[in-house]
Amino acid sequence: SGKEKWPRGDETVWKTNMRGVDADIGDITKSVVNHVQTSLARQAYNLDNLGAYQAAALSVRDNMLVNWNETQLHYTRKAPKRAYYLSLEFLMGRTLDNALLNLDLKSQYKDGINQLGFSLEDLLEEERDAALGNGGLGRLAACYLDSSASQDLPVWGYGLRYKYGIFQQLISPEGNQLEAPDPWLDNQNPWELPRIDVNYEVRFYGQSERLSEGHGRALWTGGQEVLAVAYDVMIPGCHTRNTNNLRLWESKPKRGFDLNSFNAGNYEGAVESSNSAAAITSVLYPNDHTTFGKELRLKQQYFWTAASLADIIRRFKNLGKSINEFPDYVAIQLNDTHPTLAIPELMRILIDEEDLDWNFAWQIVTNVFFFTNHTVLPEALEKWPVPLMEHILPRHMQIIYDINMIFLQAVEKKFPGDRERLARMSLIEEGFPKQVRMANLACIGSRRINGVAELHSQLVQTTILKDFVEFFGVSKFGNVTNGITPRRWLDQCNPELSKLISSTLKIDKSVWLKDLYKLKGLVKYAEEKGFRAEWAAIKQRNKERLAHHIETTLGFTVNTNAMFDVQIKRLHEYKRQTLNILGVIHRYLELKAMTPAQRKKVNPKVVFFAGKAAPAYYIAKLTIRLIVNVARVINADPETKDYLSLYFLPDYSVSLAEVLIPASDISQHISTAGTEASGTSNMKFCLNGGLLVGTVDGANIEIAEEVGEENVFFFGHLTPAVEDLRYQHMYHPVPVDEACPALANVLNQISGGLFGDGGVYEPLVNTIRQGDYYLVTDDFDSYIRALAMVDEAYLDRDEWVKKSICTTANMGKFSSDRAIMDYAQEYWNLEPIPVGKD
Ligand code: GPW
Repeated sequence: SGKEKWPRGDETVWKTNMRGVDADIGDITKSVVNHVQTSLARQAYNLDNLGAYQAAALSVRDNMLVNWNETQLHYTRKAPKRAYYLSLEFLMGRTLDNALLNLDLKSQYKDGINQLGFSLEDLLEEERDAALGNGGLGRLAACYLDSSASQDLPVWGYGLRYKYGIFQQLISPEGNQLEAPDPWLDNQNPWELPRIDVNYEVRFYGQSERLSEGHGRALWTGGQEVLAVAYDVMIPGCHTRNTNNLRLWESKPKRGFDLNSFNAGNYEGAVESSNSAAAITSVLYPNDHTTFGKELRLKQQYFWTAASLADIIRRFKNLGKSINEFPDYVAIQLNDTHPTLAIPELMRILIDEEDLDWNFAWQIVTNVFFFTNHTVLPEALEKWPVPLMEHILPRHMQIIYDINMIFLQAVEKKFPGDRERLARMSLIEEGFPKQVRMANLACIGSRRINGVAELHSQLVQTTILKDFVEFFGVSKFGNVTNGITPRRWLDQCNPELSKLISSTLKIDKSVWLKDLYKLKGLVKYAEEKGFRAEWAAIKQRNKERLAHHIETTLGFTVNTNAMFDVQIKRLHEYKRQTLNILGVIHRYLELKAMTPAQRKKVNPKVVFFAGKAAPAYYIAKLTIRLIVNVARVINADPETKDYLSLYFLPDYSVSLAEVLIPASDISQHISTAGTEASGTSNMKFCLNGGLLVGTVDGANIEIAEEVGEENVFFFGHLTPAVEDLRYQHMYHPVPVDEACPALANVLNQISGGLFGDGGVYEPLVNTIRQGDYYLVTDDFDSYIRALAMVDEAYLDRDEWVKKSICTTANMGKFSSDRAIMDYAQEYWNLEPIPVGKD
C-alpha cells in the first residue's frame, strides 16, 4: 500500500526508555556517570562541582526529552488550536531545580548525587541564570510558560537567543553602578537543543515594488538576508508529561563570508556582513520602560517576528487546511508592542506570497493576534521613525500606510469631521521625523486587547486607548490580572513552607500547587499557637538563609533579629526607591535624636534594596549611589546600627529573588498611584507570608481585596488625585520646606554632605524640589505614618504571624495558572491536550 508502519521494529522495545517517574536511583547514577564519561569526556578522578552539575543536568534533560518528544507528537496527532507567546524577554532563571521538582525527581536525584559523593544543593549553585529579560515583563513570560505546560495547554514561546543576557551589575567603591557583560552561554547550556534543520531567511533593506494598483501585491527584493536558526528549550509541566517548547532564534550570516572580498584581499569587508548578521541576537537591550529608536533593536524585532511567523505558518500548513482556517488553529499573543511587526508581516505573507486580497487577509490577521499592554507611561510607548522603518522594512512601511488609510476612512465614517480624533488615532504621528505608533497598530490589528490588573486595564481604556474603545466598543478590551507560578515562587524557593502547608492541609503538594485556592484551608490554623510557632520558625530560618548568603558573598553580618524590609525591582523614578531611601534617612535622623533608653523601644529593622538601573538612566544610577552611601554611613554608626541597617545587594537576579523573598517580613511596592501596571513581586512576597506596604496601585489593590485590607499597609494619594497634584505643582508650586518639612530636612541633610559630597546628589534631590513629577513630597508624610504602623504591628508578634498566615492563605487568585486559563478561555479559545490520557 506504500504506507510504512511506524515505529519500525518492535514497538515495546522503542517504548522502554527511562521515563522520569519510575526511574530508580540506580538508573540515575548510571545515567549521570554515563554523561560524565561520554558527554563531558571526564572521569570520577577530576570531576568538580561544575562537571557534576553538567552531567546531572544532561541526565535530567534526557528525562525531559522523552516527555518533550511525546508531547510534540501528541500535539501533532491531535492537531488542536495552538497559542504562541511572542516575547522579546524570557527571564527564566535557573532550570535544574525547577525541572527536578516539576518531574517529581528531586529526592531521587538528591540521593543519586549523594551516592556519587556530591551534594545536590552545591550543584544547583553552579548553574548560571538564563537572564534574557529586564524585569517583570520578562519574568511574567517565564511564569506563563510554566503554567501553560502545567495545565497541558499547547502553548509555545518564541523569543531571541541573546548571546549576552541582562548585564551584570557591579558596584564601585564610590557606589556607582558598573555594567559587565553576561556571557551566560560560556559554560555551555545543557537546556537548549540546537535545531540546525529549522532555519529561515529573513530580509532587511532592499526595495519594494508594487505590482498592482490599490492594496495589492508587491515584490520585495535586494537588501540583506540573514539566517534565523532555532534553539529549543524544553518547558516541563508540573506533575504532567506535557513538556512544551520555547523556541529562541539565533541570527547567522546566510553565507559564511563574502568570498569575492576575501579573494580580493579585503578581509575585513569579507566578514563585515557576517558580523552584522550575528550582531542581531548578540545582546538584550537593557532598557526597561523606555524606547530609544535604535536600528539594531528594530532589526531584532523584525528578525524575531518574521522567523516565528514563518515557523507558525509552516506548522499550520502541515495540517493541510485552507488558509482561511488559520485563526481556528493559531492564536498569537503579543507581549507588549515589541512584536507588533508581526501584524504587517502576516499581511505581507498573505498578500504577497499567498495572493489573498486585502480584506480577506485583514480578516485573518485581526482574528489571530491578541495584544497585552503593560504600561500607560508615555515614555514607554514604542514609536519608530518612519525614515528608519522605510529604510529597513520598505514593504512593511507600505502596508502600514495602507492599513492606516483604510482604518482612518472607517474612523471618519463613524466620527465625521473629527480631525483631532483622526490625528490621535492615526498610526503615524506627525512631526520631524514622522513616527509609527506601535500601540495603535497593535490595537487595531488584534482581536482583543488586555491590561494586566483591574486598575491598569481601566486606565488603558480611559486614557491611552480611549479613542479605540469608542471606535471598536468596550468588548474588545479586557483585563487579565497577572499571576506568578507557585512552583518556583513557593515550592522551589521556600521548601520548608511548602512542606508545612502540605502536612497541615493533608493535601499532596501536587494538588494544591495546581489549585492554589486550596491555601484558604490555612486560615483556620492561624488561631493555633503551635502552627504559628512553626510558621514563624520557618520565616526565621529563611532570614538566616539570606543572612548566610550575604555573609558568604558580600562578607556582611546581618542582624537576623531585626525585621527584614525589602524593596527589589528595577530602579525607576515611578517605582520610587527615592521615597524608600529618604524614609530610611528620616528614620536614621530620628534615631540619632533619641536617648539610648528611647532607642531600646524601637523596632530594629534591616532594609534591603536590590535592582538594576538602565545604563543610560542617570537619575536611577544616582539613586543607587545614594543608597550605597547612606548604607556606608548608617551601618557604621555605633549609636544606631543595632536598630537600623541598610544593604544594597548587587546584581539582582531571579536566583537572588528566590533567597530574598522568603526572608522578608515586609516588602515595599510604593509606585505613584496609577503608574505601576500590576507588579508581580508583590504577589511573590505575599505568597511567602511577607506583608506589604504600598500605594493603592496595580495589583496591590487586588491583593488587598483578597487578603483583607487589615493585612496590608496602604498609604498615599489615589490615582484620580495624581493628575490634579501634578497640575498644582506646575502652576502653584509650593516649596518643599512648606509642603513637607520632614522631607525638606532629609533633603537638606543630603545636600549638606551627611552621606559624602552633597553636590553629587543635587540632580536627584532637585527632581523632588522642582516639579516632583512622581509626588514624593505629597506622599512622604503618609508614607512615614504607614511605616510607623508597620512597626507597631510587628511589635505584637502573635498578631503579625496571624496576618502573615492569612496573607498566604488568600493568595490563590494570583497563581499564573488562573491567569493563563483566563487567556486560554477568554482570548485564545484553547483546550488542554494532556499527554498520555487518550
Ligand atoms: F513598558 N513592565 C516591565 F510596559 O517589566 F513595556 N517592563 C516594561 O518594559 C514594561 C512593563 C513596558 C512590567 C510592568 O511595569 C509591571 O507593572 C507588570 O507587572 C509587568 O510588566 C508584567 O505585566
